[in-house]
Amino acid sequence: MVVPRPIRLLTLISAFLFLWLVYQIFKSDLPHGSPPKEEKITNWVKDPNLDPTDEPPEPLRRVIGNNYAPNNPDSSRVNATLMALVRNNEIDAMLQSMRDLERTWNSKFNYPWLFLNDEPFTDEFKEKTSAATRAEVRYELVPKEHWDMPSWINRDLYDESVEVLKAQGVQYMDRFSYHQMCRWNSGFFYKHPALLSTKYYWRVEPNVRFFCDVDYDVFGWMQDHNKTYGYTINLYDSPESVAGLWPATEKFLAVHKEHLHPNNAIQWLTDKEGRPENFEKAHGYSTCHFWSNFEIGDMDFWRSEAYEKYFNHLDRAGGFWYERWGDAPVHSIALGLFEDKSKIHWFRDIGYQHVPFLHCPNSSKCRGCETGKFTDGESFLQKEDCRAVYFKHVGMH
Ligand SMILES: Nc1nc2c(ncn2[C@@H]2O[C@H](COP(=O)(O)OP(=O)(O)O)[C@@H](O)[C@H]2O)c(=O)[nH]1
Ligand SMILES: [Mg+2]
Repeated sequence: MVVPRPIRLLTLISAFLFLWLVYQIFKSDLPHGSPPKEEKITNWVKDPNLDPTDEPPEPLRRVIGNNYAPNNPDSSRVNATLMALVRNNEIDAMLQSMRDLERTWNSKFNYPWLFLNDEPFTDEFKEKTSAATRAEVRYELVPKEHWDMPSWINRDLYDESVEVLKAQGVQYMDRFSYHQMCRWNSGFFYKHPALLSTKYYWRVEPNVRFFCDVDYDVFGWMQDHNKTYGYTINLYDSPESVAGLWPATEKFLAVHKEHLHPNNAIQWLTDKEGRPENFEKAHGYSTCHFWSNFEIGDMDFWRSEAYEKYFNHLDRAGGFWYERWGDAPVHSIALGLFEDKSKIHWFRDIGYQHVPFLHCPNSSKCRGCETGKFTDGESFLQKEDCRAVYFKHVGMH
């Protein structure tokens, strides 16, 4: 039987349409760069740090011969630095942090240290910190225009706001330099002339501890695995300190939807169930954030158009002064909105402490901390842990 040509054509088009439909249905079930589902925890029964922790997936760059020796001009180091904003009088506390990080990691990989300060470093500071590492060390001043209160902030309104939020118990509200530090860490560190050609940074604060031997190049791992940001601890914030941050963010999003990443972590940022009272007081923000005294990150994210516009919007809104917006919630909200959440990594193998919270993995590489312990402060601090919310919405990758 001869099928007329138009009918043959119609049959062909129908078959093609059918196949296309089947493909679309199956495609929407495929993960779009999101983490495998099994990495999510919906039912938190015990701290995941009690489970054995190993190194993250290959590829891992190792020390072979002198490939990471200090002063090796052809070293395997990637474009990265350790970085600390610190005051001269914190010298002993800084040396403590350096000793731990050098012992567990950097004595093997010899990444340079960069120390930043709003005042010139003393000779004592320079001598003692240089003696604590074999790696290159640099000392830089923070430019005044990055540190000073900007001209559009009303000093009287700032003084009044300090009184109001102090009465609400907002910690450090009355410390002028704390506001400066939070604003600088939010929008300026990566603009420092000494950092302009650097890509990755590891932020190190004075008086922190590192518990576990890390035997691979952490910056190399970030690069090889295309990660933007690494954290260890995930916490709730004091909602009074960020009451206007989410409303300001919503205003930004209303006109800049294009910056919202399709694979964002907004569910973590807007989770209501973990701490409903925080969600209410922060006007729709869970207050969950990466604890930014530990950060391993790619500064190109902070230099992106989305973040630059977002930071400028927040800076103009004044909340670094009239409230006490920290760099931790600001960084976390930006990452949760504008970055692919699969590019954020939980460094579960890097044991870490900044009083009063700690991150202590179950691994033979770790010493000096109690496995799975989250706080060494009062027991009520346990409820500040926001990992359950993050792991539920985003996963443990
Ligand atoms: N140079 C300098 N560093 C500061 C100043 N304020 C805070 N920092 C640094 O900023 C970081 C955070 O401050 P810190 O007092 O530890 O705050 P906390 O961790 O929130 O209690 C630390 O690395 C401090 O050394 C300041 O006025 N000048
Ligand atoms: Mg600190």
